[in-house]
Amino acid sequence: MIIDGFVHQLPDTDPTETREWLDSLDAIVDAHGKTRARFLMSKLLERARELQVGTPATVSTPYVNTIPAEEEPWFPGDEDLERRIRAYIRWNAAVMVIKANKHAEGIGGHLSTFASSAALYDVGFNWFFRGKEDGLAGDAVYIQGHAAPGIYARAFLEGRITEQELDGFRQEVDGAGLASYPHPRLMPDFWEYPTVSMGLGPLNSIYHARFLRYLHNRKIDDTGGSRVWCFVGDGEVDEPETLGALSLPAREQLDNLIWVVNCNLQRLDGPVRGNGKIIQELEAIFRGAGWNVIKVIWGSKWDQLLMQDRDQVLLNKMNTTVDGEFQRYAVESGAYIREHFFGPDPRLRKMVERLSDDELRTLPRGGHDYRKLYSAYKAATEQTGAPTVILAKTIKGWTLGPDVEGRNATHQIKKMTVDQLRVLRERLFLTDIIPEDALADDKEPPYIRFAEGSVEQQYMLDRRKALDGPLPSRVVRVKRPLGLPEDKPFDEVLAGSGKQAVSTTMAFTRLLRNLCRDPNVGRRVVPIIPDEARTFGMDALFKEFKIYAAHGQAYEPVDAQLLLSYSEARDGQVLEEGITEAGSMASFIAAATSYAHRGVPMLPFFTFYSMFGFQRVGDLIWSSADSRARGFLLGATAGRTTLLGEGLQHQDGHSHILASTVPTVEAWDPAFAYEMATIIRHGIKEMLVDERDVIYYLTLYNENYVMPPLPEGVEQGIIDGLYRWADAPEGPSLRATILFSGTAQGAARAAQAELAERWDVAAELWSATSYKRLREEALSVERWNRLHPTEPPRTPLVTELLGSEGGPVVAVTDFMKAVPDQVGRWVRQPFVPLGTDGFGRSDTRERLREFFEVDMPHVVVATLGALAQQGEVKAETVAEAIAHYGIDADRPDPRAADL
Ligand SMILES: Cc1ncc(C[n+]2csc(CCOP(=O)(O)OP(=O)(O)O)c2C)c(N)n1
Ligand SMILES: [Mg+2]
Repeated sequence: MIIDGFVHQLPDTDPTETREWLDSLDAIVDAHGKTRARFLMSKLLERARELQVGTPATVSTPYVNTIPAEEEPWFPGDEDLERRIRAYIRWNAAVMVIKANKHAEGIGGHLSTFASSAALYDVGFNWFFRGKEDGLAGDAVYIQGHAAPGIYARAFLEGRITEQELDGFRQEVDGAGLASYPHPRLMPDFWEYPTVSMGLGPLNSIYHARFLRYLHNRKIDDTGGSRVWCFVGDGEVDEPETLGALSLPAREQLDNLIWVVNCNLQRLDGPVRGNGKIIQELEAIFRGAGWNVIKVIWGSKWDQLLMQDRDQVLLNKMNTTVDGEFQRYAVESGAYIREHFFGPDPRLRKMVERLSDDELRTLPRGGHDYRKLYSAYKAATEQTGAPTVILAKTIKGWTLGPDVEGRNATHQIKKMTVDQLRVLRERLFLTDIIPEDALADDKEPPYIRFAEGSVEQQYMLDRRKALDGPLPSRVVRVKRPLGLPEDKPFDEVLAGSGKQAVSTTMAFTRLLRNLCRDPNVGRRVVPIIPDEARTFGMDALFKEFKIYAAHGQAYEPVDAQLLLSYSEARDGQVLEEGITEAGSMASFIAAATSYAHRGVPMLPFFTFYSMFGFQRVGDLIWSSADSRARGFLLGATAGRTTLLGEGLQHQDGHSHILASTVPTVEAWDPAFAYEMATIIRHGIKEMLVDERDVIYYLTLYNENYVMPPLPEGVEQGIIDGLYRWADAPEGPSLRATILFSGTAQGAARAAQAELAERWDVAAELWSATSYKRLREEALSVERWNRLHPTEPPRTPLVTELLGSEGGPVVAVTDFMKAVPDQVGRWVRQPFVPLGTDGFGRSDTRERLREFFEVDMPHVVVATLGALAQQGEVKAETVAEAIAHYGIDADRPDPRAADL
């Protein structure tokens, strides 16, 4: 069997010596067995590493703790006191969930996630997580969403949350309750990082740690003292986002990143890897990716057993027992464990003969052993040159008693009977604190807290004080303010393109370059691109602003002699993320929330293929809105017909529909460079001056046409979402109104000319820059009218602007008809949307526009049709137009053509 094929390809300089080594190994296996041989091999590998021989890394180690007992550091705190504090936290976390479900049946909440991870959090809060009070912004801690009750319970003991608030868990509508999960949008002073959509927290934490380095290396902020901690569920690792970016922090040596995976071996439905071992699987993955892996599997009591394990039978048993069995042992009696785990092998059975059944049952797992955790965290914080993952083995529902612990249904248990509460009280040694008569069917279980000035309270507060204040805590305290850019970056774009035909993408790239050069904001602009810069003409940024590369550029690029060569630098500005929209979005979030987590506002511009934005990473965009992001998303190569040739998977005709679902996204579909520049300028002002936590989404196109200069007095209209772009021509007797957005401006303008020339219709043209904005305004007006029936009704802006004089309204877009339809019912005249419903396909723009019926002839026919409906033209005239333009009236509807 050839495993290390390379060995056979190298000359053996001393075959006799090689033979001797191999013979010794054979002899060991013969004389002492494979176990002994494995032991020696491990020793040899360890020695080789010490001598820096450079052997290939192994990806797995036996199922024991990474840090041996003798290397555990001295624990500086008072373990008993901390256990007592933790008991209070555990109790209150359970009570708040139980009470919430008494008050409001079905309101939900989780008991067992935090119960399994209480010590994982506590050791962090007591000894490692840095708060923000020294002004350096401290650590970022990503908390498992379902552990929220435990975090509230700690904040309650710290006096940061009241009893009433605990009682309002999951009852937020009145404004005083507590969010189900970490949501900065709903608790902006408390939660910093939304995590509950599985996988997003872990991914974000990676790019967050990397963004801290970026700020540091670019000398924008000193982030040297900050770490990013991320708590991950072992079930959560199955989300592709969780493990999808593991290689980045290893490659960039992000030793400021620490993950703690809560390996309770269970997810929602049952075991994570019943037939395997999640910890071993993860160890291999993380080590393979270059992480420092610390396994915390067994509590201290196992150390003595392992020391007696001369024949490695215990080790072998640990290695070969699958998680499904370990979960079983978690719920079984000591006698069962003795029989099934230790029983089959007499050597194992002997090892535990002096332990009682009870002692066997309570042999703790590493994740519940405070000292082991402390050692692991300490080692993680001392690690240099690589990120660390702590794989901590726990029991789901730990301390919640036999009905909850380790049960397959544990994740969703949210109620406890009085008897179960009694068990919990005993288990937490709280019998002297919670009187018997406080636990009764007709009573609500009480919250408990330490007396003012008690040792416990003081200890808790002192620990947090020593670590620079409480966490989680979201404070927006801008320490490096950012002024507005000068006019200059915009002027060039607002002036139009003269005779040159350009696209809105090209104009945006120019604007982005200008903004990067701006003396006020330049250094804080963060261009983010997922390997698509050349497509968007952004490769021009590479040379001037450089691509961020943690270790600089170690090679001479192939295009070094070119003006626009591929230049990487340690203080590079451009985040060229490679082909990962998810990773780019995570970078966007880190930059777009930097005003809060660092007090350093940044201006991120994430430009992507518009099809691979909302559709591909929609949940990250949703979560970025939750995290109160401020920044710009640019969906380039937009439009189902404008992006010619690319076909079904690439041609975006619906991202504006998806964008319409995110409350804090302002979605724009500019037709001209000056609109785009006006919108971006307005957005920068909203984010930096008005401090609105909004995301601007702009679609950009790759169709070239002459960009007119900014007409006078239209800025407000651009921002309102609709403005008159051209008056109706003089002469014709009939009136109509055409709305266009984006590249549909071409068909609209051609139709205006054609209608006047051939069909006696004078159409005015309006540019609809944001249907989302118009709709939201109209909805609020409508609501106001509904709730104020006796007041004079107000008129939605779109209704007022379009009035009732301009004839029927035809709205043409390169997006689905549902986009203009957003405002249809507030238009007084007949309203006809033309759009690109259906799958895209590859062809030329002309053919595609004909196919989707958004070209000039279809705008003309739609306009005449609407006029016919009003009785202004005859039906025959419409038929004549259809025939004139050679439209096949019986062709299948393009939306349904592929069904
Ligand atoms: C994207 C996504 N899918 C599904 C869920 C629903 N969900 C919440 S918790 C959970 C199980 C979590 O298991 P694990 O990650 O092991 O965490 P534990 O509670 O065991 O610590 C699931 C499926 C979710 N929150 N997010
Ligand atoms: Mg789990």
